[in-house]
Amino acid sequence: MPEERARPVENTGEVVAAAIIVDGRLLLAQRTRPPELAGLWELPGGKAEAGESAEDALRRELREELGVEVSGGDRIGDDVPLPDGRVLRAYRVQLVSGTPAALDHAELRWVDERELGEIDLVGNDRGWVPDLRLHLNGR
Ligand code: 9L3
Ligand code: MG
Repeated sequence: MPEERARPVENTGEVVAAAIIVDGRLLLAQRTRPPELAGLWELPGGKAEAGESAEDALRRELREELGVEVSGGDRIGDDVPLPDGRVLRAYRVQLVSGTPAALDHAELRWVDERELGEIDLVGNDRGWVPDLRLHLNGR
């Protein structure tokens, strides 16, 4: 009988998250799912598809989730390893066109530096706060 081996699903891809800053405020989006993350706030984004660059993934995700066109993609903050094997990375992007709408989130909010420190972020995004603060301070 052939040896039975567990075959773990390899999730080696990237999850991209966008820092959109306009006039000293950062755009945050309130998640609706999964239940343990619903109600918490995040930098919008999602899983890159196979073969997709981070910049392309950001453009697609923000089109889907916010209905906007963005460009750029300079890294912000550290890599965040996710339990499923993926890595979560934040990027600073510029709004090219459109007004962000909550197409896939419960609500959107533009927060200043003080509000960023008070809002309930998803755990995975909390480590980025010091870097986001630097960006909100006009760096
Ligand atoms: N995630 C965490 N912080 C973020 C984003 C965009 C995503 N800023 C986590 C939540 C999910 C996974 O990454 O576990 C995939 O994200 P999505 O496709 O559910 O948005
Ligand atoms: Mg998403």
